[in-house]
Amino acid sequence: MENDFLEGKTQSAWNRRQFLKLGIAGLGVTGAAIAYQTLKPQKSIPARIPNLASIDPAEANNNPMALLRDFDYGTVKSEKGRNIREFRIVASNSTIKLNSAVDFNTWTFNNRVPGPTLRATQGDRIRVVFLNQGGHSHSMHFHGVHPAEADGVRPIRHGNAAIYEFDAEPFGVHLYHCHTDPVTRHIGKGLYGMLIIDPPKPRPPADEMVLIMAGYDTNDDNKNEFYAFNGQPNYYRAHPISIYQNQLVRLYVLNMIEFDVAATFHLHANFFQVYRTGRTLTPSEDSDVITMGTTERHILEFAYKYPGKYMFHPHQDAIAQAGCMGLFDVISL
Ligand SMILES: [Cu+2]
Repeated sequence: MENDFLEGKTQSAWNRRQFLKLGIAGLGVTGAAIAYQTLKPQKSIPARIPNLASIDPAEANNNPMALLRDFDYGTVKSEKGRNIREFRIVASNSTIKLNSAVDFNTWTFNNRVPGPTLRATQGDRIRVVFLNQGGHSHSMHFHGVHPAEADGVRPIRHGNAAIYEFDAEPFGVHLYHCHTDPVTRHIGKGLYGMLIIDPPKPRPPADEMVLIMAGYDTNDDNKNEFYAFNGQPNYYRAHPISIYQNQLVRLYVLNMIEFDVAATFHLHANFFQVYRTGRTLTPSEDSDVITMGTTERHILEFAYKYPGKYMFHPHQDAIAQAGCMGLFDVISL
């Protein structure tokens, strides 16, 4: 029953979606990109993304490399002349390995932390069908513009469902999280995710990825003992993210760290263009570090000039050293 509910959310779907979005069938990306380049002007060149085929679909929910470039576009339906994007979300429980000795019981949307990155285009109608199988009351509260009845602050009890429906506006980088009290605990257990609303005219092709910073309070002292990008502490330090030299990378970055007032995001050996809250089509500034309060989020764009491995992390070393640390591995073409 629950599998039926989640139909279309398998990991094979994420790969297919990602590549369909890029207009490329299959994984020979570099070859396809070069062939395409001779036919089309510069701006139409698809993003070059290193081969992702080695991720086991069965393990994808526990694999931050799979979550990184996974965008859920929902099921598109046409009703009364409108585009409806329907998303199905189930709250349940799981565990995550914070290090070799510590397992942490998580509360999850679609059995993953962070929850799925929901994606729509401004003007679509978003319909989220939410089923709570989590054992506690939960809800889904979205950032963005919507009526009070779609605001998701009413707790939905275990075994019950709710539908949140609203217009996708404004374009930008948004988020959703459980808004059941105590909210800090429900977010800290893993009930959060990103909502991307694309502008009507799409942004230029890029290697797009999602990085969500979060903390784990493992001993209920209202402080975080661990931190992570996309769920697992130090994952991208142990498994650097491959990107191509001179390829535009578009990061959707969100700070979901509770208890700490703010976290910065710092990129080594480079500068990024900042699109605050993803609300503009031209950057407002460039920097190599940006400060983000809780739930603050931005689009950051850059390309690496030189091959090699480069760190990214909050510049509060205590947060970085407790797991919020990653590497880009820039591959020469
Ligand atoms: Cu909750």
